[in-house]
Amino acid sequence: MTSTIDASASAIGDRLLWAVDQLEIEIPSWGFANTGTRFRVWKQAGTPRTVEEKIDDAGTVHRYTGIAKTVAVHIPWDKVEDYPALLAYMQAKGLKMGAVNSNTFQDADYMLGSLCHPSAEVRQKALEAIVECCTIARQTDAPAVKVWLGDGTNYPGQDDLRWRRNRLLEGLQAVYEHLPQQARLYLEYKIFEPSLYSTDVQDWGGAMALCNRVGERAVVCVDTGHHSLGVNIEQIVALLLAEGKLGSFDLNDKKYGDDDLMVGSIDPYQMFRITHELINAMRDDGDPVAQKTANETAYMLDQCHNIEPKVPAIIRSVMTLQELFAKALLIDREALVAAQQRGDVLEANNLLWSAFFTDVRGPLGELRQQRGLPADPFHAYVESGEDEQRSADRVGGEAASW
Ligand code: RM4
Ligand code: MN
Repeated sequence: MTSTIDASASAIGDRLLWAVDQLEIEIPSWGFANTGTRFRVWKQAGTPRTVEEKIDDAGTVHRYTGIAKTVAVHIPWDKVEDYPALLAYMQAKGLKMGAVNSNTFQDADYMLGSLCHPSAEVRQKALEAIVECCTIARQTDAPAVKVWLGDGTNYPGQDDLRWRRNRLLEGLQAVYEHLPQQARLYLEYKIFEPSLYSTDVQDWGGAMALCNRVGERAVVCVDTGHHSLGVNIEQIVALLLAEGKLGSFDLNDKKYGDDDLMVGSIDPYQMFRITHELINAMRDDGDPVAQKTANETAYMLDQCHNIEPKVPAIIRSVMTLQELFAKALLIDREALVAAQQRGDVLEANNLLWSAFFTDVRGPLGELRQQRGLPADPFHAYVESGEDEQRSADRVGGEAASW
């Protein structure tokens, strides 16, 4: 028996409801700033100059898509005097505060590291910077504080790998004491860069081991671009779900390194295999830890739109992610389990395959329209004239930039 999916809106509409009514995508404030590569930062017209303008842009993405409900901030890039006022500004646009991201990689003092630095003084400075994020999280009812460190070494022998790790554990344990009750600590790993020989939090295993030592609310952030080529990311996701240690995603796509391209733009099937693991775990299939973990996982975009206009690129990324979750929702779980049980390799694979190739854009468009949203948010935005208006309004001042 070969499964095929009836792609008519009436047949699949109900199965896609979660992707329209429950899925929340987090927009990073820094996604609207000018970015580039190590060779050049490309300046675009209409780039936000203040954190409020970044929130305005996130609000635009939410207005068109209806599912971009939270905004992540990066400190000190988004430092303000009055954080409750910043939260109120978000709420007025129907947005919530997302993760408060710490930045201990740009200050000159951090050349040899932050929480892992050989000097106790620099470690203390880094700790205070992350504790400040905890304070902001408390004032804004944020769901998380996110730690990504540029820490590592460039040459063998430069520092003691084991002692760097001991310093890191001590630092994270100190951070955890300041974490507000409602918040989780997301620890993000990355295989290399800016450090080119060793990175102190280089993979999911190292991150999870640290989280296990730090506390229950310390969980792992999977940035899809932070692995070497060929790594089976969906299997990492399955493992972290089973261990109750998946916290969040930084989503993007890559061809070679940490390319920060738009999600699904290079390998949508890989992103689909990840959404499949997540949707699969959300069901009650006898693994309550994975189910709870999947239901609490946060989905943030972490992309650089170096040459493409930012707001439509982010709207498109939100839509792509929604489509890939929708396709995963189409998989016939009962048939899949049955095929797996009887060892029907081809049919089991075909169930994923046919869901992936089902065009969900029409049914999603109808569901959006029923909720007062444009059927096709991307084209609606591009044709609205808002992008031109945004460029005309934002003249002068200093554009946010990498
Ligand atoms: C890092 C990492 C972090 C992000 C910064 C800007 O590579 O992915 O999540 O905050 O870049
Ligand atoms: Mn990231």
